[in-house]
Amino acid sequence: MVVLENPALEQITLINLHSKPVSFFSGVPVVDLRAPGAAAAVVKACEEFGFFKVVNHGVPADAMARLESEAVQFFSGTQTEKERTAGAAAPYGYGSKRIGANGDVGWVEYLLFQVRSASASDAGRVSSKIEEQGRGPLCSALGEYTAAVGKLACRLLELMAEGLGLPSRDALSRMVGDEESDSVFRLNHYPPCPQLQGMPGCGVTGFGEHTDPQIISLLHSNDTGGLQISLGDGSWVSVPPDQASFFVNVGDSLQVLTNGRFRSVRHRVLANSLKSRVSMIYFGGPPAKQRLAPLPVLMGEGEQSLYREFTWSEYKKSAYKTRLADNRLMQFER
Ligand code: GA4
Repeated sequence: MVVLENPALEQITLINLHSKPVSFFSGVPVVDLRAPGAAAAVVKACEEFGFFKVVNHGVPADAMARLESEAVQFFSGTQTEKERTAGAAAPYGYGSKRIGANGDVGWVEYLLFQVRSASASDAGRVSSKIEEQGRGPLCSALGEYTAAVGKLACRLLELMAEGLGLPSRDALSRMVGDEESDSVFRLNHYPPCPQLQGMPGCGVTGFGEHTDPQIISLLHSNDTGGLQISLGDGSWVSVPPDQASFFVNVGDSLQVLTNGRFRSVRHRVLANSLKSRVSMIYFGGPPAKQRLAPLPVLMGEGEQSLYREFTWSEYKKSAYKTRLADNRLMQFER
């Protein structure tokens, strides 16, 4: 690993990718929501990778395109305009290069919001300074998109419940669809990093490696790659971008609820030397008071719980004290 002492890069870590450029991984599981057997396919992907791609997902293409174009427009503004519109990230608002409060940096700028509800009946209101300022085009694109993606998150959690054989179909989805659910939405812009040109074998960290603390994350991006996931053996592979699809991550909370049967996937993003990457991620989280512990119905005979019981509020608080790459779940293990 090399650290570039360049004021423009603010010590953004260069990851040595070794001599070979990383080629795209062809093994990402694909789940077709219209195909029979989708529930079993989702469970298999969550067990093997904690990650999969969803096609025929039902989110209107125009909602995806509209938000992407509003995001591009927003990020093209000056720093002052962006901070005036969204407020400086603390942790919600507009942020640039600094991620979280504990020293992580990346070649990225972002908007982070709390989403008030993912329930089907709600319009998916987004809480932010943007909302306070009236319903501009970015705000309405966010509302439309988060409502549709929140529904997709619930549908996927229902499929997981079905595939796992849980007695109630909404055992997982109700945690994300609840009025009180603590879901978050993030728009990321990874500008091109020209300093990378002529440095073969190096990659600049856009967003450092981490797992997501919530239950489920749904990511959509433009056609610029950069996302990498870590496989069970610790190796990193690049995920081919697909603008029409969603990529789904198992979060730490779902790993706990399934007693480790589903694994929360470690992932990171590398910046591109020539092209901008724009991604939008919905993080479906439970209500603050939700207790997180392995679901008893999933425990085999004599199986020990790997985790002690805790609430989402406890976990979130502890997660925000960590650095991105830390293993956040370790202190909740038995
Ligand atoms: C990772 C997943 C989400 O993007 C996020 C991130 C949050 C932040 O950007 O403020 C965290 C990170 C994320 C996990 C550890 C802490 C908190 C930055 C950080 C160093 C919004 C989230 O919920 O957790």
